[in-house]
Amino acid sequence: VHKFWETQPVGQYKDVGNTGLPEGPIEASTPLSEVKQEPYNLPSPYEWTTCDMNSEETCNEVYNLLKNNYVEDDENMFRFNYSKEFLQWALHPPGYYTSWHIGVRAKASKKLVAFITGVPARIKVRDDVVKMAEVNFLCVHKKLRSKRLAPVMIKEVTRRVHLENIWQAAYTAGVVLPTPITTCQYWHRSLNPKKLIEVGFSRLGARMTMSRTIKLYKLPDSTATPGFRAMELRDVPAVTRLLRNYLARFVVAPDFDEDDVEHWLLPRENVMDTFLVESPETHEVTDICSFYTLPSTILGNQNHSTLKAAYSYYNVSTKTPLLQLTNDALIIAKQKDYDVFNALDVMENECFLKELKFGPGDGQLHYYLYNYRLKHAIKPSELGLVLL
Ligand code: YNC
Ligand code: MG
Repeated sequence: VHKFWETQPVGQYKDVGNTGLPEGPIEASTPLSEVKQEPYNLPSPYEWTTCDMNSEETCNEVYNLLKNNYVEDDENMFRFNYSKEFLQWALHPPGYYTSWHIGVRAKASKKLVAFITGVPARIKVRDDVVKMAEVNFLCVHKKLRSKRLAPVMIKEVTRRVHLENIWQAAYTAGVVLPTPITTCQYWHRSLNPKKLIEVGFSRLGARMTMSRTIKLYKLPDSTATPGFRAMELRDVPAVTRLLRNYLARFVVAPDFDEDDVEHWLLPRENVMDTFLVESPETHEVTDICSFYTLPSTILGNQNHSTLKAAYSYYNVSTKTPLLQLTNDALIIAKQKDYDVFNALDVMENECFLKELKFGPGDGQLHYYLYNYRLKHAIKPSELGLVLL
């Protein structure tokens, strides 16, 4: 049972398979004057704080809260370690609201003990473009778990989203909640198999030696595609055209304009990498591939403290096969010393996963919409949305 989620405008278990319900908003929006004007009540030792992520000091506090308390794998061997630069980037897209970067502090010590964020996005659902909040970085300090703080944080971010006249949201979680629009699987491509085995991320296969394993995952020293290069500011219009045209084919996908593409795709050191293919003949941009950087802390290993992971973001192939494009991305990631390259089975990623020696992970990622009903769950291949 889900005492909190049962009260929320999300697809409910009892409605699964009921195709009589219409697609679209579950609850109508209300006049802004009817939105609750005061914050929700927290247990009395705690208070709300709005986190200005441009402040070095606040950003450090958020970074440390997440570094020590955010998402771990099922076996508690690894914990996401989003960098400060990544957090500042992820939380400052075009049109962001500082009021959606919400913290909770202990009143007595002022210590930051919980966090949740939203950023604005336009999300296309079939033929409609809906203004939404992308909600992420929900985190409650380990010592304050299971006290029903999370529902209060979710209600407060919802209230602040409503105050901006936005009534829908998109989010992902590793846990099953009412009810996923789709469930995706992570796949992992070893770049540094020796380290991955040493830290327990992967295991030596049956009848495999370390040297055979290293050989199996070896990649060429340089990329194969003529005209393959890093994206630059001048490429924003071409990349936007390619991406908009491509994402139009998915049931759920972002509606990116040039400002969004400049923010989300333009390369930033140790945060975002986007490569494209510029035809050596016509100088036309024909293909894109991108990945973001999200290291994980390795918990309790004597020899290694962080796992450097690349996560596949948006790819578009019109001339270069997606398989070749992704192989070039693997080569770049290996050159840049990443240990592993991760991808979800979203969009057309299935076409390269097995062939490029990705292996299925054990974690699943469930995608959700808040206050927007789909008649049926969709397939991962119908999803064109990657959240950070
Ligand atoms: C979760 N991840 O089911 P029920 S993902 C949503 N997303 O409610 P308590 C979650 N809900 O089932 P704890 C959730 N995890 O009784 C738990 N819940 O109805 C639900 N972990 O609350 C849960 N970060 O405070 C239950 O649980 C209720 O102390 C229980 O806190 C949960 O960012 C959490 O995995 C996750 O820090 C904060 O475990 C804590 O355990 C933690 O007693 C490690 O809460 C880090 C972690 C989650 C990463 C993410 C997306 C969050 C989406 C939130 C929903 C947004 C809805 C849209 C709002 C805007 C709407 C508009 C317009
Ligand atoms: Mg709690």
